Amino acid sequence: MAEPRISSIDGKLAEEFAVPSHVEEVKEKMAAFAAHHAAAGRQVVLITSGGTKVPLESRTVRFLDNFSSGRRGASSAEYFIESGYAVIFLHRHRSLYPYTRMFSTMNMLDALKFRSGEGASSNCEVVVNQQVLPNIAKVLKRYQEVKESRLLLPIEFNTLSEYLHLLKAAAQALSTIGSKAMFYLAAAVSDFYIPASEMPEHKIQSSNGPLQLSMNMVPKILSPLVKDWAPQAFVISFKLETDATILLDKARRALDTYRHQAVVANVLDSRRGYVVVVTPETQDELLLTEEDEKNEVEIECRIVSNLTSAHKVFISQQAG
Ligand code: 9Z3
Repeated sequence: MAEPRISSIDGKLAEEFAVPSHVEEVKEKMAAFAAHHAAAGRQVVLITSGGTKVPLESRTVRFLDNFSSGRRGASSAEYFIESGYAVIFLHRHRSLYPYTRMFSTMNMLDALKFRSGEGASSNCEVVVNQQVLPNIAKVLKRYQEVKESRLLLPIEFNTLSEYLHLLKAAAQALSTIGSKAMFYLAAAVSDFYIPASEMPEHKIQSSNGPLQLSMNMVPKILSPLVKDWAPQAFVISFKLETDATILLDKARRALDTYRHQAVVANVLDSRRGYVVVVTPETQDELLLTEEDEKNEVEIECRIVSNLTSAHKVFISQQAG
């Protein structure tokens, strides 16, 4: 068998981004998860979700963050599971999580009450107030079913370094199942970082005056992912802009550069109701109408439906 190619990005990753101590253990877990579900006839999707954190000091007090609530990734995970996929959910610690996302804005104590007739004694029974959480039973049921059938493997990251190394490990772990693997890269990833060798150890002192930062460019991880780490997989990246006039051009440019299968293009302010799925041959606008919004339809349902259909075609083309 041919040796896997070593790209210059591999070297940079090893030298300038601290390797998380548990990366090999996580890689084995992901490989076993993928092999198990592929053998059972399921496709496996790796979803990245949430924003990366870039430390400014090695004993970190300050850091730069990328905006992402994690809602896109968390809700997409649920729709992929409903479509028959097993999901590896590589997400920022404490960003939104599948199923529990529905209750993220709630104060837990507002949703609980004492069983009627009982007061606050040490052995009293506490129950959920179903008026506050009318759909809790339905969500809990689905959450428990998914947990029992082990369809969701959660992996956490905090920093950009953890994200990059864990994504590489995931790509290598999923390469064993070829075209059955999908990458759905919805995380908001920093373009800039301070290399370990240039990072001050201690807290930057304001007594030294205004802070000027010089940051390096983060290596374009999509390139080795598509070419070297998981060359048979179906790969989707996301493109986020705040200026709608440059969005599609940037999405097309990403497709031309990395030669992956699709880009989901979105603008920050309208991301909940409008995205464009761009492929080399097509451009599908997905839009929620007022009627959809009234019925609480989520755009991730449309995105996942579009991409799972395209993945099916991709798998059959690879097989033929
Ligand atoms: C996205 O564009 C996601 O759709 C959002 C979802 C982060 C906007 P939320 O988590 O938001 O539901 O609040 N993700 C990709 C963002 C990104 O950093 N893309 C880079 C770029 O556009 C390429 S990896 O250059």
